[in-house]
Amino acid sequence: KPTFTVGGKSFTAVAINTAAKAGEWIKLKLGTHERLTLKSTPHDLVTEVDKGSETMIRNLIKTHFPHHTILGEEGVAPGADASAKALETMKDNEYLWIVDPIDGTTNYVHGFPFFSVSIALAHRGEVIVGVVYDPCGDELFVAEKGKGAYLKGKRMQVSGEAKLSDSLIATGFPADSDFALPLNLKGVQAVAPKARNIRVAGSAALHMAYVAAGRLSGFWEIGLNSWDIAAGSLLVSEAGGRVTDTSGQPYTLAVRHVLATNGTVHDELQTTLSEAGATGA
Ligand code: 2AM
Ligand code: CA
Ligand code: CA
Ligand code: CA
Repeated sequence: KPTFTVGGKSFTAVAINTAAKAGEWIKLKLGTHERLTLKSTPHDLVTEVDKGSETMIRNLIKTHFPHHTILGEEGVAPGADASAKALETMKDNEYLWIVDPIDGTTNYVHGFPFFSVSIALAHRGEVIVGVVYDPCGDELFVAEKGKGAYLKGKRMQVSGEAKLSDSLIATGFPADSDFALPLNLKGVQAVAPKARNIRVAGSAALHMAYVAAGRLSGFWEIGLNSWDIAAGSLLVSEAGGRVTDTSGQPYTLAVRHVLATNGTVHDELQTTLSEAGATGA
């Protein structure tokens, strides 16, 4: 059984305060970033605000839990298997924080107000705390393993939709345009005619928070990393939904092709992706 406190300090309180502080700061910096650097491809961006936010998050976590390990997107070398490689070196650590300092950097750079800070804490590989903060909407989504998922003090519940035809579904167009983009376009082609409609708003973590909040009935994306998914996965499962990979296999930190739904449309969406050859597996 995981512990949620050490020396009286609550993991969840630290995750919430850290996400809120970093989120306030990136919102303050919106429109002022000076250096835009391309990482692996022209679709893969990073600014000094991503790096500053990650530094702030690392420092705050370290202040409270100096012996915990931290995996952050901007702390590892870029590349398709960035998080898998890092996780391999960190898998024996008891407590692992998994951080995306800005999820939705492309939106951030363009001033499109849909981005988030995502912070998860895993205990022996299992996510026990997940926080996603949207500073533009000032919405903080929080989940604790076994204790539910909350937004503004109210327990979240996934949507009740039972069929894709009644469902608003989200996906993402990833930066990797050789492998993931063609697959995702196939998926969209298969899902769009069956679903009520599709949204592609550019922050995987925030899309998963929206599934937890019942605003979307499902989300899938090919080619993500652990820091995009970890916090959102707990939000969705604690709100009564279901999280697997796009082939329907159970969620683990190693999952890169994610499918997160209200549970009731999971199989229909999974089958649709499978039949289209769009699962990435
Ligand atoms: P980011 O903004 O933190 O990079 C949008 O489709 C989603 O894909 C976002 O969650 C975005 O996270 C993520 N993403 C962007 N570039 C990526 C890359 N090179 N590899 C994998 N995921 C990426
Ligand atoms: Ca990125
Ligand atoms: Ca991300
Ligand atoms: Ca990021």
